[in-house]
Amino acid sequence: MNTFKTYGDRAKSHSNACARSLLELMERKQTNLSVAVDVTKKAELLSIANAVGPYVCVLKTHIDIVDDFDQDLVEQLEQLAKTHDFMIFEDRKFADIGNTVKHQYGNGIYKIASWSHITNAHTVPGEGIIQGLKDVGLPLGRGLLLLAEMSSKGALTKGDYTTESVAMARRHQDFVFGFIAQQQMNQTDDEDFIVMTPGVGLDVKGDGLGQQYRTPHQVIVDSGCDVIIVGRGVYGNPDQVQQQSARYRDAGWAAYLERCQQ
Ligand code: 5IU
Repeated sequence: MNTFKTYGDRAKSHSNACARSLLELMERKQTNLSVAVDVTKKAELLSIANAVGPYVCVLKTHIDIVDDFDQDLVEQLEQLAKTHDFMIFEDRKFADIGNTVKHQYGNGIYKIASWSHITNAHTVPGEGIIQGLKDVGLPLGRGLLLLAEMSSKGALTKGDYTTESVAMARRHQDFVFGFIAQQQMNQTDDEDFIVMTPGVGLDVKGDGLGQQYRTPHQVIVDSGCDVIIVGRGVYGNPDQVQQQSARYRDAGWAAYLERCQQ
């Protein structure tokens, strides 16, 4: 489903504002690469964000691992997002009841909703988690991804869990615009969930801690996903961040063009 449609075509008909912005951006910038920057120092995070910026549609963060986090960090990230034309995705993986996640999303030190265009949530607690996040995020124009499938070995996100997660998304399409998953999740021609897929690498198959890697071709062409999320494959060697960004951007886009022709 939707394999024949370009990102640009999908942007035109998508009902979710955040999805529209992302699809338009991908078409405009010709990239389906998201870089995951899991580093623990503010200066390093900003330097990598600046280096990968021209190549990505989405910059994925884990803001709570930054030792020297401060408000200036998110202000600089927002500035880089404007300069380079990318969206910010705080991979927070909310997992509590609705009332608690509201505060975790909008309050505390990080105030994620104030700067992150996209965030994500586990569906373990049931639908209240979506409603809680939506109360905070929707008025700000934010979008949510549900964790339908994880990339790591032995993940419990499968079978009925995944099916139920998709059903929850279907009931909240004003706010939920897609999934973190390993394959396309649409069940009818009318559905157009965006699937962002971590566990992407061209050189290695895993990391010794359960991560499992597939190639951009496997993810985009064989599994019908939309965005490849690459972390250490891009920033693992500090001298090659730009080269690797270009390499993964090119591989992701070539795979997308191949899929469009099918
Ligand atoms: N991530 C996964 N798998 C998942 C989910 C998130 O790897 O199922 I949900 C995150 C973890 C890390 C990034 O921030 O995506 C992948 O980084 P590497 O490419 O360095 O493995």
